[in-house]
Amino acid sequence: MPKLFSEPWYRSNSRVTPESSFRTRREFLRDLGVLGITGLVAAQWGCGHSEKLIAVEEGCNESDLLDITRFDALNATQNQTYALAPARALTSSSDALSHNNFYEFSEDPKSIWCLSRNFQTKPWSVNISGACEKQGDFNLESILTLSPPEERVYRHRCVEAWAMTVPWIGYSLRHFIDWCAPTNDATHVRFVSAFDASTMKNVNFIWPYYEGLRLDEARHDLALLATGMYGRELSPQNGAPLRLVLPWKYGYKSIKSIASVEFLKAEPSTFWRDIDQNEYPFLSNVDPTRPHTFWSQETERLLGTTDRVPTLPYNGYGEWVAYLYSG
Ligand SMILES: Nc1nc2c(c(=O)[nH]1)N[C@H]1C(S)=C(S)[C@@H](COP(=O)(O)O)O[C@H]1N2
Ligand SMILES: [Mo]
Repeated sequence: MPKLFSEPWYRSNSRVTPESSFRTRREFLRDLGVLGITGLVAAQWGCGHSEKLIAVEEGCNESDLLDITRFDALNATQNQTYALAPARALTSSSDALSHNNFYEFSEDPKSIWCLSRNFQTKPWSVNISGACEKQGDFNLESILTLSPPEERVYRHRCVEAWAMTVPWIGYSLRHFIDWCAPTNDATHVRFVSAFDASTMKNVNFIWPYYEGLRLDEARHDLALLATGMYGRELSPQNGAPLRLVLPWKYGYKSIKSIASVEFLKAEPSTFWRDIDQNEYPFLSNVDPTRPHTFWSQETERLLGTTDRVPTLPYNGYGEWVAYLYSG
């Protein structure tokens, strides 16, 4: 049985813990005027039980919804090229399924698993446009056949200072990029998430979510186009059916539920940068020496534990990616 509601840090009002930081991120957004937090939501945050209330109100059963085996199994070959030492224990699937950021559904990381349960991810197509040869809508199946699926264990570092270690399934984004055949003058690629108003009910932001990469970053072998995790298809809350996983960057760069891809000749804007360009710059590589305005980035908490470990430059992936930023 997953320990969903028992973590004492979640109820803590202390400003020292990373989870108070996560709460502070939302206070920060509210101060910016982004979040019109209502009395009701504020009260829920205050009591720290909002996730439980939502699950009960919505009739969500955690033992059903957080069971990874309810998702279809995927076959994948292990690729251990990017294994980091010392190894970290894998985050349990129930922790990865029950603590999420997916703001379209909610600002509360502990309610996404419930609120996203009816998000339809089949059938799915991706629109490709801009400075590339491929143009138009392509169904998910045609994209999945571009390269055989691999399993890669990556560390994920959220800007809110929680972290997880997850066996993702997917293939290098560059196979998809090459298939799209960007023109010689294309320099960047932009991704936009799906927006489904019937399930994504957080009205505090203007959707859809959008992100971007330089083409050389997108073509780096480490950048994964993921369709699964823990040997299964992705869950809705983790970004089904298709998402990016960019382990050397803060988590918000790893856009979920990709609906369109556009090739560009200039740097695009990104969702969080449009909210605060100093706090969430375009590159957003993990950097323990650069604190957030409201918290240090020197350490991170491993999801499902109370352990804090040092945060590494590029989240530990510097030996592979640092050269991209040497110029
Ligand atoms: N569309 C969309 N993608 C998103 C987000 C989001 O709110 N919307 N949150 C990002 C953030 S902040 C993080 S940390 C990761 C979380 O991924 P996970 O829920 O699978 O752990 O998704 C990223 N991708
Ligand atoms: Mo994040």
